[in-house]
Formats: sequence, C-alpha cells, structure tokens
Amino acid sequence: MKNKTIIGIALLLLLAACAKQQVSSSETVAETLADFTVTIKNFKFVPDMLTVKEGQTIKWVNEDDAIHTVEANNNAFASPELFKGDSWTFTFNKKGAYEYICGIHPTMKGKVVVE
Ligand SMILES: [Cu+2]
Repeated sequence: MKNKTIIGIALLLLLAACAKQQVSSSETVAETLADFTVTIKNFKFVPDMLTVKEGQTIKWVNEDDAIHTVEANNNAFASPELFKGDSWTFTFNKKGAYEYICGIHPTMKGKVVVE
C-alpha cells in the first residue's frame, strides 16, 4: 500500500515536470515569432530606434543585472519588471511613433516608428 502511494507521487511529479516543459517550449515558439529584438544592456536600449511595419512584433531582452521596464510615453504599452534574462514582446498594430523609457531609469530612452 505504501509503495503504491510512493509510485503515485512519483507519477504526479513526472506529469508536473512534463507539463512545465510544454509551457516553456511554447514560450520558445512565441519568442521566435518576434520580428525584431531590442537588447537592454548597460542601461541602454540597443538599438534605441526601430522602424517596423504595422502588425510586427518586437522583443525586448534584458541582459543587465539591473531590473528594467519598457514603457511608452503615450501609455500604449508597458512591460512588467524585467529581470536579467527576461524578455517581453509587444505587437504594434497601430501606425505612429512610440517613444518609450525605462520606468525605473527614465534617462533610458527608445523609439519605435510603425509604418
Ligand atoms: Cu532601467
């Protein structure tokens, strides 16, 4: 009886591990769908200026030890806090010019133009 319980727990753990793996692999798929990548490094957005087409997606990746965010001056988008290695994507469905900053370090600036 006790052995069966242990096997049951082991199976549950295995299932949980599989479920977790599936989530991370779908995240990988989502990441590869980004049209452009902006690297956040040394308190700078690189590149700090991008021109994209309507419907295209940009991925921001934080490579700094510091926490950063990506926040549009016109409130069109705002990322959560990005820790080292975190990434965040946003799809631009509306034409226009979007200036953005890091909400934690407002001297960090970037711009996206959507054509
Ligand atoms: Cu920052």
